[in-house]
Amino acid sequence: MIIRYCKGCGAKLQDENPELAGFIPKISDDSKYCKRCFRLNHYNELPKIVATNDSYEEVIDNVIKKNGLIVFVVDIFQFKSTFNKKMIDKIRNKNVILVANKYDCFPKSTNVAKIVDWLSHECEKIFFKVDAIHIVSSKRGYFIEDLTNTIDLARKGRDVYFVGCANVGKSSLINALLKKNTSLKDDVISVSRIPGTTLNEINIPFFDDYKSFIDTPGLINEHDILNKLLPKTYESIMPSNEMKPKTFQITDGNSICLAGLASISFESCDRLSVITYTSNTLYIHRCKTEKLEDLFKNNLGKLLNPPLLEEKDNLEYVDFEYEFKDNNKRSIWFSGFGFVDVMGKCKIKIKLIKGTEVYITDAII
Ligand SMILES: Nc1nc2c(ncn2[C@@H]2O[C@H](COP(=O)(O)OP(=O)(O)O)[C@@H](O)[C@H]2O)c(=O)[nH]1
Ligand SMILES: [Mg+2]
Repeated sequence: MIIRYCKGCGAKLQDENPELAGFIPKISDDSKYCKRCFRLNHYNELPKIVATNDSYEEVIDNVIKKNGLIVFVVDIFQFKSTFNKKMIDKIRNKNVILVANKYDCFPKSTNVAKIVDWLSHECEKIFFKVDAIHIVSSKRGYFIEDLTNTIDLARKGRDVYFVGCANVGKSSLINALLKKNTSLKDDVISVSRIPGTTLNEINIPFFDDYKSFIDTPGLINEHDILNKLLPKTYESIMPSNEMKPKTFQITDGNSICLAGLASISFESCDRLSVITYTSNTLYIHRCKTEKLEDLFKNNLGKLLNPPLLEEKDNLEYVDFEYEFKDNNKRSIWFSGFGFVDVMGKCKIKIKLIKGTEVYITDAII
């Protein structure tokens, strides 16, 4: 019997164990998708989380061995956590195109050239040489033609491998490239907001010289807040359309809560501007710092939601302190759900869920 692979997630099709990847009740010559991908594509049913990072090393080593063109995809909204150091060390000194996806989540007024400059500076800081930088939206199809042209030029007769962290939109990007450049109307590869939807390499013959686009499973970010929450909460924390930034004038002794996922308390400051960039449905609450502890103690899962009441008992919070010594604008990145720009000298205390991460960079916008 010919071994067949699911076109949606790349898993080997099998009709023996419904609990394992690639299950389909009966395999026939025209079986294309496993049951999990079929249900995801037709009923929008979220797949169970099955992926781990156990074999990630193998995935990326295999890509490097093939010596194709590498398209390294990051999520511009989760830039700091998806511009993953481990991944970069693996693909350093290869032919790499850096693609920052999900541009549609940024305010329309954001200047693309400035983001490219910012990204290029972030690459320089860690001596990561890339052949080109592109900003795209796979979901809306923005700037996909430009990327197609760059890939055509840089490929030089080779296959094109899409690598990056889980959930940055690698599969969506290949779907977008296929839709822009062929008569296909529907997604070919399965896409979902559950990390680990793609389980194996997926080879899609695309070029006239019989070379392919190759999708790969993503590296799962262990510090992602999604790992601490239930899948039904993802929707309210992952932005799915243009973010409307919220601006606050802050003085000494004020705090801002990003629902119950994190808070920032400000001290040793005059008036300063703080802008939050998160999913529009995430509740942002401003309060006096002296009330903060009470609020987290008595209102977590209620006013400060998410986390849901059923999630909150599994969460522990930790504090992190930092000082901005000049008036430059900075971005504070919360791994998994957004960033906050701060402009002005101040001391900050960040409360965040234990096991998640926060990063500080020069402001992206
Ligand atoms: N807003 C927005 N969401 C996107 C975009 N591309 C992908 N997504 C969403 O991000 C999630 C992960 O996408 P997927 O392609 O499965 O990521 P992969 O794990 O890297 O293959 C899904 O919920 C997609 O709908 C984009 O350009 N904009
Ligand atoms: Mg995928």
